[in-house]
Amino acid sequence: MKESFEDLKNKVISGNQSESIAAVKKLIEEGENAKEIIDGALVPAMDTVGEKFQKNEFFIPELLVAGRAMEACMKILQPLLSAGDVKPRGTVLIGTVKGDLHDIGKNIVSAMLKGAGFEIIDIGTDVPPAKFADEVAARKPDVLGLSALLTTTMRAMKDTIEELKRKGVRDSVKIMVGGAPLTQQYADEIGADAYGRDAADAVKRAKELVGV
Ligand code: B12
Repeated sequence: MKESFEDLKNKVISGNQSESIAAVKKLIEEGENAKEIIDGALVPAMDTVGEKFQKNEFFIPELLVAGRAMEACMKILQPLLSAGDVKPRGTVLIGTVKGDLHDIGKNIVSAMLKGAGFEIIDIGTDVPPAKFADEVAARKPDVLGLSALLTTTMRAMKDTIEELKRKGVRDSVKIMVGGAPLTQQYADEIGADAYGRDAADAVKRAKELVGV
C-alpha cells in the first residue's frame, strides 16, 4: 500500500477525524482519484477496525469513532464520485434493512450509482419491510437496493421481499441486495434479482437490471 494511503488508513483506524480529513484533502490535491482513496485506504481501515473488534482489541467506542472518521472522509469524497455528467438511467430506491444502522457502504453505493447516472432515493437505515413496500408502491423505482451488515439483519431482506409480494408490488421492481455478510447464494435463496459485492459491482448489476 502507498505510504500516503497507509497514513490515511491509520488515521481513520485511530478515529482521528481532523487528521483524517486533512489527509484526504491532501490526497485529492495530489491528484488521487476518490474511488481509489476509498478502496485503497478507507475500506481497508474499516476492515482492520472490524478485525480488531472481533479480537476484542477494539470495543464499541473505537468502532464508533473510526466509523465517524470514515463518514467525515466520505462527505468530502462523495461529491467527487457523483461528479459524472451522464444521462439518467433509472431510479434506485435504497435503504438499510430493519434493525441495522450501518450505512457507510450503502452511502458509497448510492454515490457511485449517482455518478453512473441513476437517480437515488435514499430512505435511510433501520427501514421496516412495510416502509420499503409503501415507498416502492408510491415512488415506483426501477431498482430497490437493500443493504445489511449484520448476519442477524440479513433475514429482514427476506421479510422485505415477502412484504413486497404481500402488497402486490414485488414484480414492479428489480431487487438488488448487498452488504458484507451477503452472498450470491443468499440472494438467490431469498429471491432477489441481483447481488452486488461492492459499489462498482452494484453499478454493473444495476445497469444490467435496467437493461443499459
Ligand atoms: C463502522 C462499523 C459500525 C458503525 C456503523 C457506522 C455507520 N454509520 O455505518 C457502528 C459503531 C454504529 C456499528 C455498530 C454495530 N456493529 Co458494526 N461495524 C462497523 C465496521 C467496522 C465497518 C462497516 C463499514 O462501514 N465498512 C465499510 C463499507 C464500505 O463496507 P460495506 O458496508 O461492506 O459496504 C460495501 C459492500 O458490502 C457493498 N454494499 C453495502 N451495502 C450494499 C447495498 C447494495 C444494494 C449493494 C448492491 C451493495 C452493498 O458495497 C459497499 C461498498 O463497497 C464493520 C466491520 C467491517 N469490516 O465491515 C463492523 C461490523 C459490521 N459491525 C458488527 C457489529 C457486531 C456491530 C454491533 C452489533 C456492535 C454492538 N455490539 O453494538 C452494532 C450494531 C448496530 C446496528 N443495530 O446496526 C460486526 C457484524 C458481525 C456480524 N457478522 O453480524 C462487524 C462485521 C464487526 C466484526 N468484525 O465483528 N458498527
